[in-house]
Amino acid sequence: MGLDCFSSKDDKRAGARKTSRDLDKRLTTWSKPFQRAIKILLLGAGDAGKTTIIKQMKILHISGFSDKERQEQADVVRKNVHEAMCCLCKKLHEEELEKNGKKFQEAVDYVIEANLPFTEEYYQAVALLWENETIKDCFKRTNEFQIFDSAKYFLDKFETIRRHDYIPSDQDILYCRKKTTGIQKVEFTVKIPKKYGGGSQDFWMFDVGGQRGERRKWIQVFDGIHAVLFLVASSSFDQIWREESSTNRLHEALSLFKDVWDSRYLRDSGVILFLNKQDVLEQKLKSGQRIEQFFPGFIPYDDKLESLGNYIDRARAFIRDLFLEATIEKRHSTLDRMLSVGPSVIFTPQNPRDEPRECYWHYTTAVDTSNIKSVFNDVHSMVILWNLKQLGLQ
Ligand SMILES: Nc1nc2c(ncn2[C@@H]2O[C@H](COP(=O)(O)OP(=O)(O)OP(=O)(O)O)[C@@H](O)[C@H]2O)c(=O)[nH]1
Ligand SMILES: [Mg+2]
Repeated sequence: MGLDCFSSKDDKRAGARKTSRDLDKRLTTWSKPFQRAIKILLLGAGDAGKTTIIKQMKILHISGFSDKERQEQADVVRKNVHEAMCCLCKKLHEEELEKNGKKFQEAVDYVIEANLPFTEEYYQAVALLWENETIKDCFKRTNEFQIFDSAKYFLDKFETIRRHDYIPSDQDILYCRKKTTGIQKVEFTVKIPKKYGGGSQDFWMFDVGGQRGERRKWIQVFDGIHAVLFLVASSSFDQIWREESSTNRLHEALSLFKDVWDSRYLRDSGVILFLNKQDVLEQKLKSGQRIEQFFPGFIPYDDKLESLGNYIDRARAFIRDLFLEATIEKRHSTLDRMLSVGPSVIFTPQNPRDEPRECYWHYTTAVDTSNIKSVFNDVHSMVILWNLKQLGLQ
């Protein structure tokens, strides 16, 4: 017999009421965080795909792009075409240009010197060059020099883009490239899955510039962030930064990630790693590029995997593990040092009572709307679960 038999009926009722009140209280606290907006911060080096994620949120959860936005993007797309063609022309300038004849040389010079707004002569020069075998061959060697990932996508669409009534499609907007300066915020609302109580959830998503000069601005948005989505251009393993020609881009992304992971300002935020540009990575590896040429550590890693999956799967996993290993190591954060207002912050030891944090990850292709839709659903569920965990309900 339990101890209950000694308590009066009233006691039992009072007990039941208390339990019910406690439960209500917990449920109210539980739902409170959901009444506030969930703040997500996109971080990562330049060109990793942060703004592309923001564009996907506009497509998936806001009303897409307005006519005005599409008009503005048309100019960005044309600048992208120009940048791509200039890049190829400059590469050819370094090589034997003469053998292609005078007309070709004139077109190259014309393109290199052109500026917006582009003239009909300019478009003719680009068309002539893009059909030329020397330019096409040069394009096949893009692993030898740097050209942005969407160059081929836009050059192939050049005849449409050159028309004065051209309006960029959603896909064109996702593929176009403009470096972010400053901090941008988008707000949107997403339905909460029924299993988590239904209703709707507001999100604030912040986008920052990933170029070196932009990073000192990041701290302005660190406060109250629920989750950091850290984007990595996985395909950048064979690229170097133009600003500092000796830095491998993936190495730089890794060191930036370590700083973000170790940052005391973000210790309470969840971190989700987006191993982005999986499509470009796959293309590169299929065309014969080898990761061990740039990351010799892949050879012993690959030996351990003993030919599990194919080469592409193993290269993907290797890049993922480079980042996940960094989450195990505890170090002083140089980002804290860089961002610190006073020296006290630098030497504050990490709290030894800190619970070990886990880093979640996804392989992503940010230009693929269906991929980002499903990944974002996972992120949403994860943030809900984190909230429940923090409240002791999971
Ligand atoms: N093919 C492919 N292209 C991608 C992917 N993600 C981004 N891109 C392209 O990469 C370029 C850079 O993407 P952004 O989203 O502007 O990069 P960012 O991180 O915002 O760069 P910053 O603003 O300089 O920090 C754009 O041309 C995108 O279309 C991807 O997964 N696959
Ligand atoms: Mg950006």
